[in-house]
Amino acid sequence: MRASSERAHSRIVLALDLQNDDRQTLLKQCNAILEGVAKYICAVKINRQLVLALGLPTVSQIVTNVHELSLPAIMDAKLNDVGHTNSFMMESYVHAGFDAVIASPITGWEGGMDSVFEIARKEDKGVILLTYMSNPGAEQFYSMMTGVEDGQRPIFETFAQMAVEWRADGLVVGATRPDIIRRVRSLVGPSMEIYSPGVGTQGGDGMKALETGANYLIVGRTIYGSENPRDAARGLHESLK
Ligand code: 3DU
Repeated sequence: MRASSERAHSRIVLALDLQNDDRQTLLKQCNAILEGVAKYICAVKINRQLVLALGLPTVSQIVTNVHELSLPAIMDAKLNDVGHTNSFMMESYVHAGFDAVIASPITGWEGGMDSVFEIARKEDKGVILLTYMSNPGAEQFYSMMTGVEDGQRPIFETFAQMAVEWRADGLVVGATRPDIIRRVRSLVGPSMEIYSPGVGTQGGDGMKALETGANYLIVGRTIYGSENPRDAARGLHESLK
């Protein structure tokens, strides 16, 4: 990610969340957007809804195209199941060519996240952990106070600490919550990569997210939903300079 970001002079991760009932059209649209915005982004994130619409083998072709554009591909699987099914899903995404997978630490380590990290380490892939989501209701659980040895703290702080202990390759913290980004950055230190979704359409301010400690901005509708995605990506890229 660092190499790609430096090469592209960009911190934008494109969320390729397109929808179309016609699979061929959807595939064409995905590839057209990718080619149009490639030089303004540093990675592509694909969501499960695209896998449902196109099937993993077709998504794997998109991943190949992403790689041909010299960009890494992240699977936003939000993995959060027990070990054997996590393993199966992780193996499938690795086999499809993804470079990293997003998972939810809520399962805990043993019989949950351990299998995800084990496969990632074996295959030289990344694991990015959800730490605080961007939607308004995220507060309900991510800020829930939980007991620790020396008192109480919000659960997202435990997620951040676990990410360091488990040697995760990055964290997801919503761009709609710059104060939480700042807090997470102070907990995880300078070398952990923070990915921030929720920029633009969800109301998050990309510049503020970067200033408070995010490394990368995950951006979907603000780019692909605009009349001219290339101009939208270029505009965002310029504004972040
Ligand atoms: O709001 P956008 O269209 O820019 O899309 C944001 C993307 O980031 C989308 O793929 C969504 O699944 C993902 N995401 C969040 O929006 C918020 C999170 O906390 C985690 C992931």
